[in-house]
Amino acid sequence: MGEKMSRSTLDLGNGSEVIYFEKFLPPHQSWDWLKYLDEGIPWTRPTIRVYGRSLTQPRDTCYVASEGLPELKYSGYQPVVHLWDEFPPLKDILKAVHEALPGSRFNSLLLNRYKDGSDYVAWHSDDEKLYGPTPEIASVSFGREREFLLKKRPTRSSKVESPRGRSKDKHSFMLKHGSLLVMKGYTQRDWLHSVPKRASALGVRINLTFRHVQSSGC
Ligand SMILES: O=C(O)CCC(=O)C(=O)O
Repeated sequence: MGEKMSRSTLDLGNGSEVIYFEKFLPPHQSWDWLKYLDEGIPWTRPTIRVYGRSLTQPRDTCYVASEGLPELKYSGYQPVVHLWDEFPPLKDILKAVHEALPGSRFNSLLLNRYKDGSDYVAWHSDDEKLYGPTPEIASVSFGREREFLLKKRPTRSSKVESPRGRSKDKHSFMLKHGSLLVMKGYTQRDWLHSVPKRASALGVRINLTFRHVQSSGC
């Protein structure tokens, strides 16, 4: 990873930005990591609450964070916190992410495993207060490529002005094996993202989303 990696930057406007590195990790190394993650992570499929209803989260998950950070809670679920030292390869992947994004400092990681195309993540944004107002989220993908969608968060005026939506308010990335996608600025405030079901997507995909949890008081 000595030479400069090619990246594409998507300016979403109003201080929101997405950067995509299609060839972030070497493929052979990524296959080794996929196997390690699939077999070595203590995956769980928790019950979450969405719009007042309990449902089984449609993907497996695990959470890793540095000691002493405020705890993560989303959709009524508070994941068990695992420590980085339990999973040395995660520290190697984090190091590669930090090298690609100088100046960024991630201290937590939410892992997702999609067993096949029937697993998904619904429209949402990662706007929990513990990430601060402009969270940077670095998302590394392994295995089966899946579509990652972004759409502008609807506002009252956008529904009146353009009821069918505008093409620049929707974007799609095919997240490749070994790729890195970074969401920055106000992306979590102004945009929603999802990985929809895809009946044709056979095989497992694992996604790591690195985040920075602010210490209490910051
Ligand atoms: O799997 C992905 O690419 C997205 C995961 C995601 O949206 C999340 O963890 O918040």
